Amino acid sequence: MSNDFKTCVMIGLGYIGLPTAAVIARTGIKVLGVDINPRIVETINAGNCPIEEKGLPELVAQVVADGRLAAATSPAHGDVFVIAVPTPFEETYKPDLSYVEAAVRSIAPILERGNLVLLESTIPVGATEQAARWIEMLRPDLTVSRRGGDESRIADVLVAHCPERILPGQMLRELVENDRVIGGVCRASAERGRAFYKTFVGGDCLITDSRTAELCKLSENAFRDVNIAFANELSVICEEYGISVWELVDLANHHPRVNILQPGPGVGGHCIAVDPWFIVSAMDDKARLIREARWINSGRPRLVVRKVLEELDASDGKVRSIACFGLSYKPNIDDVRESPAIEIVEYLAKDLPLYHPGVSLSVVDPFVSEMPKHLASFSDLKKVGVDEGLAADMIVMLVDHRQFKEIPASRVAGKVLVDTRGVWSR
Ligand code: SAJ
Repeated sequence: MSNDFKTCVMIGLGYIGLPTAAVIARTGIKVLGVDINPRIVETINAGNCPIEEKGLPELVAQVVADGRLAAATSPAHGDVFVIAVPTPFEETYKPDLSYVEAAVRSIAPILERGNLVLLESTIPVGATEQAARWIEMLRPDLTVSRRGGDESRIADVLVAHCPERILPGQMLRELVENDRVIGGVCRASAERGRAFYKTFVGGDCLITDSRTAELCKLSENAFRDVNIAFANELSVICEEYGISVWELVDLANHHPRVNILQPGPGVGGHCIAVDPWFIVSAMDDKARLIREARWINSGRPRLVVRKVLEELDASDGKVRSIACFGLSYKPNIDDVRESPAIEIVEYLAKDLPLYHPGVSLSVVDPFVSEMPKHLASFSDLKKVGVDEGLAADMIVMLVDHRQFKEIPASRVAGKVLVDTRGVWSR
């Protein structure tokens, strides 16, 4: 396939930007990765990788050594600009587009006729059009794609949204294999975007308009959040009935068309826990199920803490030490963003000295090398190895890392267990 994209500028070298930049560079396109953090830029230019992701360190080293990926703190000219910066949500649960706007402002002065601008950040509906208007305002000398505009005239700068859907731990494979949805502010933007993604995507490159692509991404993650909430609600119901939720889910999923997800201590990560709010904050009373699911999932950590304290009270003073197994937001990765496990440990680290003085608390997580900053202020909180953790009187299983799933039930016999992942209670 002809590839008339010779150079690409990736704005944002985080969990999405860096793997995507490296995979694009592997095709032979010259990539300039841009990040505001000079330490990240320095690390990458030295051929090192600031992110834990299977296969990524080797790929970054290779494309940097080949001169196909370089990093800088400010952008340069390119054929295509990809924006992969964070879109956090503020306390009011409204999406914060300030990083996206700053990225657009950083490239606007160097945009040229024929450029393509792609937003990969997860954004609320309408944000891609907003980005096109920002460019138009900053560069009145250029025509920029416009929704409902004259499709017979190709704008100087084309703008589209292509949300990512790669799974941490499987990123390099999914960047190539996953189907992609490319939503253009105009049709020419979608088609040009598809031509770009086809340079490295083996999956289907499906085109649509930008609003549909924006809501498609948010719907994918809201769908998962609602289904996790369903599993978590079943967990509460099973507790009332004295039924094993793990056995219930396993049996129900033998139905050919039922796939109930796994209950847990809450929903972490910077996606599933965040993206549904982009719909709720815009649609409020029209998104009641999505909002209720968010409340159920974000309430899980407090339920787990309540369970731990109930078990502690019931132990009649026999439990003098508690070990929490797991800090990351999901198994077998080191990412702690929005981790419910950390929220639970934080609650316990605050509550125990007040209501159960003398009961020690420790954490175990082989994937998380440093004590997360949220927990660093608790001087009595210790990070220990598996064996030392298993010596505690109470074991709170929060993240089912592969190493934890290999711990035989015999090693926790006689202990008080709060097993939120069904490692020993299936
Ligand atoms: N979780 C449960 N029970 C489950 C599944 C997940 O409690 O049955 C919890 C996990 O422990 C974790 C959270 O939900 O705390 C999210 O984990 P996840 O594996 O569901 O998703 P992410 O955030 O790692 O990745 C998701 C994926 N989206 C979907 O599965 C629809 C991924 O494809 C996206 O690219 C990513 O969000 C993203 O960046 O949007």
